[in-house]
Amino acid sequence: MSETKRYHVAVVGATGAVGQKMLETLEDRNFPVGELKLLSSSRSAGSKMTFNGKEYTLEEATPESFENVDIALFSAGGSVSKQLAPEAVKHGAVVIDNTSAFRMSEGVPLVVPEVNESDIKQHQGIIANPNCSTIQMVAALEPVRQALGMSRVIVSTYQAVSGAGNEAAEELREQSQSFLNGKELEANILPVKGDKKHYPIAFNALPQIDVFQDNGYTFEEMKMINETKKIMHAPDLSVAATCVRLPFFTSHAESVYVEVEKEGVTVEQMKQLLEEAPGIVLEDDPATQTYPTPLSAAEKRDIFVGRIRKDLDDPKGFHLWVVSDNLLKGAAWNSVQIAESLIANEWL
Ligand code: L14
Repeated sequence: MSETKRYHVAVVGATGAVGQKMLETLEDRNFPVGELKLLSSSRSAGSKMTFNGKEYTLEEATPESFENVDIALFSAGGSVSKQLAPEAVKHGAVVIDNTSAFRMSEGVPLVVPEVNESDIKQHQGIIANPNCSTIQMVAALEPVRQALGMSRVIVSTYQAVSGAGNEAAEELREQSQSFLNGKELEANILPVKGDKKHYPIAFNALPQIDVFQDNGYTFEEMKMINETKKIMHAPDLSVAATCVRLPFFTSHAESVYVEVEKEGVTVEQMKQLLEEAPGIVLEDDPATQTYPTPLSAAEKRDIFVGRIRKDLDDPKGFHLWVVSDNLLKGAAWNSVQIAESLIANEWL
């Protein structure tokens, strides 16, 4: 055991909602961390965090931070990744980037290991971790697509506030208290920090996640659409998305409508495919009111699927409900899984 090779790991954005989960996941997985560097903005530099019982001091992330680093996990926002990921690569690190900065870039694998693990080996230094809502959907749909073919996907999401960071979660907490105390709600962060207008999230539902694009879709919706096609290597798949923020803290839920190509598929066949799918747990039994919820999925690495039904009009149409912890499989766990794959396959 003592001969296990250990790796010099850097976590960029360690204090963030995802960064914290990255550290927890590296611990939980007993990841072979040798040296560990916790990097942050200058604002958080100097503060302390613990990993495996040892205290670490946060350092400001600079190009020089990546000297001798083997694996750099980035989750500090797109602009930090754009600036520093190429620097980390120059210093010889392999970057696993959790932002949208490089996801659609040519030469950057966009990976959900259950779907397209072998894309990792094409990397040129940067591997992108997909958007949280995309990850759980493609992992649930790929086994269906492989077995039955797939022509169309229409998804509506029910997304937790933690996706927008710790500050957004705090805003929900404060607004909820204000609301219950009969006070007026003040919104500063959601739907999008820095955007022109803000709406209360407490006891509300916001049909905007990330900024609007010229076509009337939000960037979150377009990420789901474009990333799904890239990960599945399916440029011709029809995908439409509506992304909605709801007032709960953890896990994204999705109502997914799919049209398969094969005729005569039954709900039982669909259930069996998902039962056997890697990373997926089927929780589906109307007789016992069994289905996943954001609370039941929180703190778990799996993706949970339930409510599988056949469309009542289109014989090739199916509806399903997909739930997963947005900070784990949607972010930290998928990133660590990519790192584990890099090591196991010697693709580093
Ligand atoms: O694209 O606000 O990785 O919930 C994922 C979380 C974008 C924002 C991404 C949110 C982010 C999203």
